[in-house]
Amino acid sequence: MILHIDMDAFFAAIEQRDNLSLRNKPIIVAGNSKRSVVATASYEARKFGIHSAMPVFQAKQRCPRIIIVPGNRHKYAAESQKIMNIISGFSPLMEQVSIDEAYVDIRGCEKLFGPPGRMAQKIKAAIFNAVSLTCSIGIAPVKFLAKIASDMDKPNGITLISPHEMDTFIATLPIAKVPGVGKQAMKLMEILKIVTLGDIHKHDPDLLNKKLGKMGTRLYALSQGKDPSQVENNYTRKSISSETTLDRDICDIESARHILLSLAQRVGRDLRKKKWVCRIVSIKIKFSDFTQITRSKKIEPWICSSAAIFNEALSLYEQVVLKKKIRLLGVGVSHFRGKDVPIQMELLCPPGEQQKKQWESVDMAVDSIMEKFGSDMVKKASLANPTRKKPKQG
Ligand code: TTP
Ligand code: MG
Repeated sequence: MILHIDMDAFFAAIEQRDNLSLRNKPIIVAGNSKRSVVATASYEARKFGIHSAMPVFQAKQRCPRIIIVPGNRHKYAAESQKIMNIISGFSPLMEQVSIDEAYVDIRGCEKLFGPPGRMAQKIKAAIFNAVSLTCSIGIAPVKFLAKIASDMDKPNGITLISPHEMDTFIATLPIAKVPGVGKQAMKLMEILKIVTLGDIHKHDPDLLNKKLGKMGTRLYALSQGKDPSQVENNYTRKSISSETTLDRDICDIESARHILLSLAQRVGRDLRKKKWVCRIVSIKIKFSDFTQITRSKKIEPWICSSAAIFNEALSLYEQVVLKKKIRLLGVGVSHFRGKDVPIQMELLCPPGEQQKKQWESVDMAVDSIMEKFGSDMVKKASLANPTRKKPKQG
């Protein structure tokens, strides 16, 4: 059986935990620029129909007394780390998939922690004791059903889909609930008169593949209760990324450099925190008309320094022919391994390796300053705001 653990209203719950005056109130965690969107809403705010990704102005229209709390990435990442450490104590096979969710394969853990439902209760209690936050847990024989189940009794619930209930569950599961089935796919589902995941099974797999490509094949397997994706330890996790919607649309290289550098630093810091190195760097560009592209590159050496990530991201950016202004930029890394896994190359110290090592020591020093004093304490000179006034003397 597989567990999917997802924290409840994660950022908002942390803010409510840390500030008594926010408890039981409708709050959202969001930036304060004109274009900000809601990162998350407390369950009190959700009663007004407010949800993640909604523009803040719309949230205010729905609930004029909404409290807007600025986010604190550093704090959320630290809480996430504590939670993931607790979860990993329950099974060696655990996969963190976002800042607040993880899968756990609990095969072979029953002797230690009891049957799956009991184990889920123990995980919830351990998390709550450590960080005073609640989560919801889904339990199922396959990953995609565990994910769906964790959302069925939120907040603070446990939902179990046992092997013998699985077929009935699939037969009636609305197809839109299946992870990966978005608006575009739904249009095709309507044409094919597919309403539930069970309906998929009634179609010819070749036809599904023709109409839906890889997704057709995947959905056909899921409709039989087979999920090819396994719980994978985090070295194989898909990616670490960071992106930002810009205050104004840009088209000049200087602004883009500035933003890519800041994103590369953020991604690099997350990577180093996990003690990983990576081999693929990617960028994402969303244009002013909301179309978007991604570009990625496999690199020869394993890297983890922010400078190396930045250089690769910049070279990808420079290869893009820009015809429209840019609204959002993102940088991501993937294909990981642990940093401490010895590799021969390091012994040989090829050209450039020395310089790479120097950057890594700079990064380590900067990371530890940020860890102690917050991410605004130290910046690359090229990220400092040249127009900022000097503090007045006297
Ligand atoms: P989610 O788990 O999707 O949402 P949640 O934990 O706030 O609420 P739920 O109880 O429904 O699970 O995301 C986890 C955190 O990630 C969330 O607290 C804020 C952040 N986030 C964003 O910053 N932007 C987004 O669009 C989403 C969906 C989440
Ligand atoms: Mg969550």
